[in-house]
Amino acid sequence: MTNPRLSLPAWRERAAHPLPDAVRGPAVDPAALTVGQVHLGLGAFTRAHQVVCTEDAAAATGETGWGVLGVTQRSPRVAEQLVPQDGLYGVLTAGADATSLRLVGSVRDVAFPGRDTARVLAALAAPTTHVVTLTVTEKGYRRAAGGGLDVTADEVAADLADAARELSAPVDGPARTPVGMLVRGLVRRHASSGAPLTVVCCDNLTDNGTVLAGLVADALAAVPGSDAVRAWVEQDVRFPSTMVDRIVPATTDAHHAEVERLLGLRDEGLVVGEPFFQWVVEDDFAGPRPAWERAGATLTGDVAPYERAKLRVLNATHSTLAYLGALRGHATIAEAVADPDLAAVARALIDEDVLPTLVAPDGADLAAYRDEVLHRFANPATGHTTVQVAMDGSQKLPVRLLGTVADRLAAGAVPHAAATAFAAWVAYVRAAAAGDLVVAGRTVALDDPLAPVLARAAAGSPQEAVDGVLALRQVVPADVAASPGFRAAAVAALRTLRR
Ligand code: CS2
Repeated sequence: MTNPRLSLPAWRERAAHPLPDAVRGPAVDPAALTVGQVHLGLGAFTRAHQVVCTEDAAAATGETGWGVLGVTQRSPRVAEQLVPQDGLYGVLTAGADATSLRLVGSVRDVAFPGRDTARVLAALAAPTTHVVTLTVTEKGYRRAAGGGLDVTADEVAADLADAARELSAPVDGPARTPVGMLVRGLVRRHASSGAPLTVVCCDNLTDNGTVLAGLVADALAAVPGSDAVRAWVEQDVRFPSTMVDRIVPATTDAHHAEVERLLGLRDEGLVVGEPFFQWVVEDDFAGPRPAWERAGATLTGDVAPYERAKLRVLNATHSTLAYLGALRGHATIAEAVADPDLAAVARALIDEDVLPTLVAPDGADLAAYRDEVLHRFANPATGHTTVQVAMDGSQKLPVRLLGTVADRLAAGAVPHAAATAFAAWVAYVRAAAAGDLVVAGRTVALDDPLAPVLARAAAGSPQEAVDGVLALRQVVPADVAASPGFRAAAVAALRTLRR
């Protein structure tokens, strides 16, 4: 007999009977919550991170106004997972020695832009909404080479045309991009309540709040007649920067089976995370916010040192292990970091090139931080795959790795370890594009928004491949590409990797 599906009534019925110690119900009464936070990009990451923090903050204060309207990006799949479950889902915490499950009930509404744009825009305009959070991945922001909004992309241009029409009357057609959705919501909020709003970017971008504020400004600059909206945004909308950290792998059948065993219910919305959680948020809000600091977050005046340390130590090393690991046939990050050769490359990257570019945030011990990160990678219970981390390198490496390279070059050093990491990506691109990459018995294709461009650029001899990728200005900054020392180190590393 299959187990019934998770829902509020099914959970209440289940909770009337004894539960395993490892299972906890929602920290709040979901039925009592009203929406105060809109989240764009309702993927697994936010469900295991920001939403959990919002729920714990509400539980700590007793506030009931911080339910979340979650907006999916492209597909209605998450709505299909959560709507039949009354928004309830489980977060399985997968530690090396113990597993636990908690249910989260703070997602009170799920919208899919292709169908529910009107509802999302109404929520973005509502004075009861105080906070908008985003996790739409690096590529979701639609940045052009140089970092500004790519207003020439068809979907961005179509959203901006709708934003221009929105200036005279509400438009409810589907938004195609997250920034487009946000800008249309801001136009509508300005025209209705004009209430202050805080927009919290939670993606792995350097200075993510400033970046998002810039993209919104770029968008409005391309919407004729929006001067009053621009002035209002400058005055009343805040864009704090944040550093987010929790490893959240894709949910597998084994995770689902574990939850059925623990809960006796089927959870189609299940997400999985490691035990570690960190969220550092710039304390710059236009109005009320959940008391996230009561739920494990750090509110601070300056996020930059945290963000830089995390992107350069954790994310850069993650990507390097993903590329080298996949090339060696390792299915998971835990397997990759258990490979002594790859662990040595990871350590060299951090010690030789990353740490010299960092300032320790609030007196933190960066060597201890490095050790903790490598220890987290070694957790076998998450099952985080190399191929998952390897995707979208063209969007990720500029943020994670190339800043380190630029800083080392500016300091007069040739960053050999970082050049090896770069070469690992080029080697991965070459192997995947050629159909030669086999991981855990499966041929892996190149998964990247620039895949065709990358495949062409990385073809030929090691020298041609390095030159080809260095010439991609939407990926590699000019100062890095112009360094003969970095180029030579990358070519030498790529040759070694071929052997
Ligand atoms: C990973 C990140 O997939 C990736 O690119 O490096 O998602 C990483 O797991 C998170 O940033 C950890 O906080």
